[in-house]
Amino acid sequence: MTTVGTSIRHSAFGTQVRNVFTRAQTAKRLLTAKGAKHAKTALALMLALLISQFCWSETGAEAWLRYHDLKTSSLPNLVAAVGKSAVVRNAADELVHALGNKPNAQGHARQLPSRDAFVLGVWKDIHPLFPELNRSLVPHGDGFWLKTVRHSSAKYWLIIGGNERGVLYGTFSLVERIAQQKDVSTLDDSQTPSALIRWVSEWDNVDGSIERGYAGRSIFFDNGAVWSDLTRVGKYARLLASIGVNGCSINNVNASPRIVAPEFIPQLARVADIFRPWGVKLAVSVDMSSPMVVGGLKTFDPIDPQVAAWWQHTADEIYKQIPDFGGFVVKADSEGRSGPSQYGRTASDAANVIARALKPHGGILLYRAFVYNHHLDWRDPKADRARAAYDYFHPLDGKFEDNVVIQIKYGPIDFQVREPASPLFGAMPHTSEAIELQVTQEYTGQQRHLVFLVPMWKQTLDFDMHVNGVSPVKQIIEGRTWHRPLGGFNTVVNVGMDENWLEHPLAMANLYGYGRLAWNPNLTSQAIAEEWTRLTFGNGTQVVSTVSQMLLSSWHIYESYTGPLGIGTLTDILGPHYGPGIESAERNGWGQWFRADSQGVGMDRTIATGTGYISQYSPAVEKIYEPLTNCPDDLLLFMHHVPYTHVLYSGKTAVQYFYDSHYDGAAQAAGLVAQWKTLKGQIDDERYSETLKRLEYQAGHAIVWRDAVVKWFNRISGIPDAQGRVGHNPNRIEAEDMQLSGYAPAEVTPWETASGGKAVACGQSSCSASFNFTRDSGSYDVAVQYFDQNNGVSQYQLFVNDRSVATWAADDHLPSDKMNGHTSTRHVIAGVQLRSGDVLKIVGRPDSGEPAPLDYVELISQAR
Ligand code: GCV
Repeated sequence: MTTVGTSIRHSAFGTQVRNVFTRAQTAKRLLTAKGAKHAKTALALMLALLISQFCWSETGAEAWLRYHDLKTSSLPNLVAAVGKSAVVRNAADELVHALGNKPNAQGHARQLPSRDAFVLGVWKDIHPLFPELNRSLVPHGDGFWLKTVRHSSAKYWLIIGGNERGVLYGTFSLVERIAQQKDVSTLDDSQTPSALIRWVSEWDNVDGSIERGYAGRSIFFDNGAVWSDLTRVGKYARLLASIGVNGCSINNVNASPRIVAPEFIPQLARVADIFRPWGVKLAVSVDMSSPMVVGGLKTFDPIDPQVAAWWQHTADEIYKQIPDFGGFVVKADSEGRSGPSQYGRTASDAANVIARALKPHGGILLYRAFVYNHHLDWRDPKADRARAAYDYFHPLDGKFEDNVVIQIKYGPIDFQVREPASPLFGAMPHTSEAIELQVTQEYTGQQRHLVFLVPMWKQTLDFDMHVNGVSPVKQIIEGRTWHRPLGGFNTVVNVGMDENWLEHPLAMANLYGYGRLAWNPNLTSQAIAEEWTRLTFGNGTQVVSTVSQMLLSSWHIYESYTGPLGIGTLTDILGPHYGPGIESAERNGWGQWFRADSQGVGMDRTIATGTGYISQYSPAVEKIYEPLTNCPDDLLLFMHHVPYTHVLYSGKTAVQYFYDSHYDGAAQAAGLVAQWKTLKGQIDDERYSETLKRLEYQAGHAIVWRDAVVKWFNRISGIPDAQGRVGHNPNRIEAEDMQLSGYAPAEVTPWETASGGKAVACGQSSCSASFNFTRDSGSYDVAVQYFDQNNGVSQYQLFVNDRSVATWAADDHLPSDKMNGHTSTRHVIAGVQLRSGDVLKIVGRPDSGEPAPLDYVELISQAR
């Protein structure tokens, strides 16, 4: 064992050696050193350890890089980083940290350590030390090779990178294997990432807010400037590096032109400095009008020479200060943003003028295909937002500079719970493409509902576009189908200041899964779910199987109660995209229609009678979607308009499937709570209870979703639920039917988000609503449904015969100040003993603008 303070310097090879003590060795030293002389201290230490087992608590800040319980006793405790790269040195530090201690010493070694060691470096530096290695296995670019070799009496764990980033990725890969208790005693694994572009995007505004962010304010900006303390940015970059992400665009695609103003560039340079040791390239989103707004020109017409000169000058300035700058992301002509159409120019004109400015510096331009008219005429049966990206970009194929990449959302609408693969993926053989995904759960529960998105993403990535033989989307965006020089992945993440990054403790599975898929889209959802669970919660068999099972079922569960059969997420599209708001999608210019009327439902996108959208696919894909008899049920209403009585493959009618799916989905959401509860004591208290709280909330909100959607379809179709559930809630007492003191009935909009269409609201300092309990005596769960608006913190108290049973506050931060599907919330008081004749009373005390609103009480008997 190298003693503390020993350092070996090897300037000839530039080898830097770091000596480490493993945690076990440190503990042993501590105990023996103190010995009998300090028996009391040793005892105190042991007691502290015992106590800490009972109050084990983690915030989730470390995400999947916890390095708990790493079994390192059979591994070397010496780490040698070869070469001078800061990234490689950073990788070495990470390994030292993972192995359980801070580096005790560091320095340069003259030769390879003569005993077992980890040796890290890029191929050109490692090869002279190990000339016997076979060059053919050396990875390209960001790839790595993990290889164990023997030299004389020593054994070396080599981490060889195609470049310095590869060394970092190889290091994380090795550490993650150790953390998952995989055998690393013999290694020979060479990996190359699937695509060159593996970026994330943050929709952060320079004022510190985040568009569609659900985990606190920006880690990059505050009050119009980059934060002075960027510690958290460094931690984020480390997380990104650990999953192979190599670029990060840090501001909203609805970009402030100021982001590239001369005074802002030095601030960007500070972020780039923090990213650099983690191999993450900085990128920013730019607004097309910047030459006017920032540059003071009279135009931003992309073919104007002055405009071109302005972009060139701006790019030159950026690269002067940030030589490894990644490039720009552009949203133009979309949702009111400025764009080339204002001058009668095309997306290729706009993209090329910027791309040419980046080209001499090796920068790239991601131009978003999310271009559509949001003032569509809903009365026109041929109008179809889903057609927009293809109609606009397909004719421009081949007209882009070769450092332009068209960034395409996975589906043709907008991050819905289920969409077909965008037809544009198969339509641009002469253009590089990237897929755009969303880790931030804008339309999928906003990190309040558990939705593991990897299976959904995989469905798109694996979908065969049939454009050039077998051509799954993943192969097209990798650039392999048409031999494109660029391609890859970008996802919107929107991490925030919340300590655990994304608010829901299980939501980080999506960021982890994104990185893993961008590295290797052939990984299975199950493998990713299990890896993440092991790294995040440990290797316990029950923990791994339960959490991964919950993750893997969660997308389908969410889809079942929010928008099955390909109808799209039935949320309030004009508001925060969170709770149910069914009609908001219809009869307006946004084009997220599902065209429900009294006879039927669904968008007719067929070639024969509809919008013709299906013709944008290859003939082989047309054959899947065009015939009603062939179209898969899960995309039925995306492709076809059908009568409610249309019979699905399952033998159910469409409307009955809708009813059943929502009841099943809500029941399965409740099942997630039960599954999680089996893990009590096997997961630290803090993350256990934080997760439980959210799953319980989700189970309540799934009922809100279920009731809203089934009632709405029941009313419009006039077709009853064969199982008689819709509109029949025998265990429910509507607030408006209770004996009210101070409370008055109130209308709720949209109507379907209140049980019975109404609620009650309190217009004075305190109100009450009571009713007589007339059912069999016994133990009941009392569920109180109320509206938790964000403009006050009302107080509630439940009494049984004037005995206080529970108090709670409406103190959540749901995205509305009104009674509706976003704010409807359930508080459950479990196991209340009730006797026939008891009086239940809820007292509500309003606060600020929130009138302590109540919807209903449901009594769920515990008797089996
Ligand atoms: C950043 C959706 C979101 C917008 C987002 C837009 C986009 O419409 O609701 O918040 O804008 O997509 O991807 O550009």
